[in-house]
Amino acid sequence: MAGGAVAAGAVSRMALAALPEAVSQTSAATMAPLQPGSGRPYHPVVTLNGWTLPWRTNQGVKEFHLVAEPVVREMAPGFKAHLWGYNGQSPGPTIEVVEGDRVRVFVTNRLPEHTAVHWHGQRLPNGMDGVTGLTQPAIAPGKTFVYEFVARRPGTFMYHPHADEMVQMAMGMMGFWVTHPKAPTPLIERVDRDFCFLLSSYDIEPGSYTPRIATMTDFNLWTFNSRVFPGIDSLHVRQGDRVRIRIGNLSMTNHPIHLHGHEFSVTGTDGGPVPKAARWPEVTTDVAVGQMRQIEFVADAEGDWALHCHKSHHTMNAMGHAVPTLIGVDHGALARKINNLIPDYMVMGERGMADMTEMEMPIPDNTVPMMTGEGPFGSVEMGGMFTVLKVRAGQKPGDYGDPGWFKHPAGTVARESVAALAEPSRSTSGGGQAMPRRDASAASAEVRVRKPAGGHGRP
Ligand SMILES: [Cu+2]
Repeated sequence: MAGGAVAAGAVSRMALAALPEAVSQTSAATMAPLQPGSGRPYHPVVTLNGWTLPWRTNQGVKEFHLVAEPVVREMAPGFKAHLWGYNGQSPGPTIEVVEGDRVRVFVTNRLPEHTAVHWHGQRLPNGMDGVTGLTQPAIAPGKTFVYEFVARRPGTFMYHPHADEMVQMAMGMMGFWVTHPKAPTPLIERVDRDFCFLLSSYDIEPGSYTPRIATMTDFNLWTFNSRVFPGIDSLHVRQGDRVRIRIGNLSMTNHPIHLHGHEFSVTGTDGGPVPKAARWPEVTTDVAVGQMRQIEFVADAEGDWALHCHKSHHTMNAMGHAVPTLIGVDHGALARKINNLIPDYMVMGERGMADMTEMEMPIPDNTVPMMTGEGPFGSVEMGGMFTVLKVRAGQKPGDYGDPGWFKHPAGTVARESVAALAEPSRSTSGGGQAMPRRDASAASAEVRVRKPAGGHGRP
């Protein structure tokens, strides 16, 4: 998808009376930023594994055409999900406008049930708010509705249905919206790179294609823009760039998003820019459900830096949760007996679960391994909400291409130590406490835990 916005001059009056062309996207790759071909200039965003919707200008109004429809989303190479989305993808395309723009969005419903679109966070006339039954009738299948309002406030927004929401959001209907400032403001700094993505989660049984729509908490796929690691593209920046990352959360739980190697500030929230005096440096920011956060930092440290949700279960792909902890359990004798009956029986988990990444066990068609991703030093042992910020001195301005793995300067990679191990010194003190012990002889006893047979102590 090269090219910019559809120029108004190229379209006849007759054509302008018709609906704007519905542009569709079949690829899940990260598209180059869509440079504005008309209207006020701005610095466009890059949507992670996504794209920006082209528009046409009709007598000064920016016109977009969203089509709500079933889509096939490649969530990672070799893993396709049957979702609902907009214009061929889930999430739908990012909509970018400028503060003060009059915007007209046509929404055509090609779903099997009614829908509506809520413009999350926007100031707009009440009847444009998109809440089925409350502010408008539902858009029936086959019908097209038009929303029109002025993008009054610059910032980070989202769009999603307010009709059969549980089903439609579990199926992937959502998109990003960015309103750029019309003039420089002290609170909205110029940045060199501006990335955005949505947080969403799905419950797709390994081997199947369609999410379960009634799941409330036990999702098995945690996504940036409906992609799971290693299917999520990395973010490529030039050393010294001022970088903004906009994140919106339309999943069912909060996500503490953590960046390695840099400190950032939250410069914007759902409600707009954060006053300078209210900003503080951090390395993790929690994005709660329904919230948008924009973080900013100067990418001054070269390298391949992880960017991920810090809930460890959210950096894994499809897995069962009924896994017993077997760390420290010696299965040897048991395994030999079972092998007499089942030759392929294999012990898992007695040294932790990192082995899982190397086992290359057969998995059902159409799913992804639980933890995977081949890095320059071996498996990254991750899935879900994980990607990499690549900071390079040699990255050209405006080049979003992948520079490959970081070449570490000699002597700067953690390495095996070959020094002799000294005997560890151990304390024999029982420690102090507010109340004296009744039995002083127990002060240095080691703790022994005995679990009752049966009940909680099941193997
Ligand atoms: Cu998370």
